[in-house]
Amino acid sequence: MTNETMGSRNVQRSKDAFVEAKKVIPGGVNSPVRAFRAVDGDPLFIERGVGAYLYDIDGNRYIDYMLSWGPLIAGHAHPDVVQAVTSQALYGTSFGAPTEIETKLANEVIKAFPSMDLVRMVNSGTEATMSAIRLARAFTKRQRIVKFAGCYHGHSDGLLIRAGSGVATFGLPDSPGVLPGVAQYTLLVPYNDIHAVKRIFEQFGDEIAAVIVEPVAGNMGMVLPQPDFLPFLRTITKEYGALLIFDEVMTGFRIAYGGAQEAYGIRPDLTTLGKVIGGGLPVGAYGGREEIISMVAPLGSVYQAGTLSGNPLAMAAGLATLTLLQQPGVYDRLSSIATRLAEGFALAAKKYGLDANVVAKGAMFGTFFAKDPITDYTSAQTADTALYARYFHAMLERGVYLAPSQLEAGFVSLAHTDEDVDRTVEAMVEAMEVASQNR
Ligand code: KE4
Repeated sequence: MTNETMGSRNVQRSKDAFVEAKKVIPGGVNSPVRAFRAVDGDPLFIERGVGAYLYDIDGNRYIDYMLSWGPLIAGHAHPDVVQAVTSQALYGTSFGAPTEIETKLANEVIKAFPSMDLVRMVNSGTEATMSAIRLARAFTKRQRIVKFAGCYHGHSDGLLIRAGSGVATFGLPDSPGVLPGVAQYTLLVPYNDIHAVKRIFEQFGDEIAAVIVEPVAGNMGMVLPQPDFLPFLRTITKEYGALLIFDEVMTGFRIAYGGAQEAYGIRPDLTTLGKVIGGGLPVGAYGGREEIISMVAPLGSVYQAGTLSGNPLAMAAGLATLTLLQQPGVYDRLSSIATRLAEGFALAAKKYGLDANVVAKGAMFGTFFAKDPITDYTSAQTADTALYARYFHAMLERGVYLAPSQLEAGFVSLAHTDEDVDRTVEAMVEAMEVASQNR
């Protein structure tokens, strides 16, 4: 068998592993974006992660800016996290009964997010947002939800929604299997468009249970809220008696320790979390004002449950991670790394005459091959995805693992060193040269 190589790298074992995986797993992956289809490639199979690095099964090393789509903010296999999980595992993995470690993590979350009086642990961001929406509908006794095009809140039916045709704001199913009857209760508006939000409230205001928003968007690439956007959402939801749900699954403990709500000084009614609070193990969470969250069973009548919710191993990994993030200067460090990467991308693109828009905030960064600033999903879609795909593979060639899609964000960790960033910025210049030549 010839050794399949990508440039100088041997990736044969990953190729072979992908063939085997596709025999038993749909598309060979357990989450679609991992299949590298958005960058027209085959995925690398990872053997291990250490600090800021991933090692694939062919032994190639990569500086990792995916960090499992955000959770590994302390870096891979951080000794404190491994120690916490290992020692917890020796006491058992799950009991289906309350443990004190769940209370410990809940306390840390509530200390970081003062908008949350109580918090319920679940197993994924999807569960968190699905539950928060059910709760919002129960609390307000209303049916409609407002979401923003380009924001992703997990794969529950009412959130897999695309824009209706023309000016129609009624959602349409964004996946087979989602019923039109479900989709119609989700209203879709453009991100950062306060006039569209105003119009939709004028039309449906007393039917709207909640607005759910990524306060900093990270699923259409990284897009910041414009200065008036979040304050406007807070004001108009209060005015109409709707709830404001901040989906901080990605931004929680990443944009700032207290999430985007700390960074922007907005107090939502409900917040959803995930990723970082599990330190790489499955966790989601939702919580908010006591009068709302106290409706959740068994305290109230809104049902939500989960066999492994609050799993002790995941709690241990989350607690160890949050402890590391409480050290002084952590977010200055993370933010400076993210900023250096964004600036490096912009300079490299300029050197080769490529259109670029970049953004960095907290421990997240966004890089678009696009001429105009990206403020919503429509502008995000103007980005040159073919150029990004070439750049992505050229960066892999140079030992840098980025998001396998132009419409995703980049993440940094406590483990990334100045040398890692220097190397990455050098690789950006080389990769841009390669990518710009094949236009
Ligand atoms: P999970 O169900 O994947 O744990 O969380 C869903 C979710 C909810 N809200 C926000 C803001 C999110 O970013 C996510 C999940 N993010 C994606 C990254 N684009 C997860 C990666 C994947 O789907 O494999």
